[in-house]
Amino acid sequence: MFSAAEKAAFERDGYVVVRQLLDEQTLVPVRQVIARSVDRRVEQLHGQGLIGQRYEGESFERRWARVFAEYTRHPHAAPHLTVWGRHDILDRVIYDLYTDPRLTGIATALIGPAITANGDFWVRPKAPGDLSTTLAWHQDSFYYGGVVADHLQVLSVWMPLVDVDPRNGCLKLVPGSHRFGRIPARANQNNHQEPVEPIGSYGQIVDEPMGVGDVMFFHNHTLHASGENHSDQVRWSIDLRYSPAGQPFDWHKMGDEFNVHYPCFLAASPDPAQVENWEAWQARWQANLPKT
Ligand SMILES: O=C(O)CCC(=O)C(=O)O
Repeated sequence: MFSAAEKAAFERDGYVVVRQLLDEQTLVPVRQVIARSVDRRVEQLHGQGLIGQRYEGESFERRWARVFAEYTRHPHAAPHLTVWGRHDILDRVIYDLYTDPRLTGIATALIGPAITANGDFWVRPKAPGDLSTTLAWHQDSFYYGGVVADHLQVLSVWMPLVDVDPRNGCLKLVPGSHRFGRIPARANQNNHQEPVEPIGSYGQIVDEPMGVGDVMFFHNHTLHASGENHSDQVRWSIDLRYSPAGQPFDWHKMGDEFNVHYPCFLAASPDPAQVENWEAWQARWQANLPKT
């Protein structure tokens, strides 16, 4: 149930954290999809001789941290992927999460009545000390790079898969910064986009510690950043995005190509018969399999 106070908080702050929206029954299969992806990556790195062991007995939180620590010490380690998504993570479990009535209920209250699930969903393996996963202050629109207009909206939905706080790199935000609209940005030394003006000119920074089951919804103009993980475990999270159904893809620099590269589907509608099923979404991904 999304209260009027939570909706007002989203409008005031440009984000809202809904506490304990999801349960373990929903999140366990998500962790299993990620654990299978870890298995595949471990097999590959082991097969290439880049790690000496598979760390099989380790927990979900620690296994990738240990693999990552060994792998990055290897003299032939290539740059690794700091976000995992697209075909590699695609699974019916992701479809089920995108169409979960607890998420779509809030997303439709914010940008509905009908909503498209965007195909750019990301799992973030923020490993201890991995500075490539720290993200400078940004509005998501910096990275979309398309047309900016008030009616073009993309709602981000961010879910931790472990408890997060400033020690392991929870999100930091500037409440109310979405009201500045799209602000000027430039690339920093890591090629991340960041505001030209000091962050303090947009408001006060807050850390947002979250527990497993909490869900954050934020506007594409809300300034946020992601710090370093100082713990000894991976800060796992997954984020999804929704747009109002039928919205043109102008908000993204790829335009209509976005929907080819990141297939989208109708995730909720006042007419439930219109909602697209998993098979239809999966078929669109399969039509665009990477060439091997
Ligand atoms: O998960 C993170 O560390 C960063 C997430 C983020 O910046 C985003 O989803 O836009």
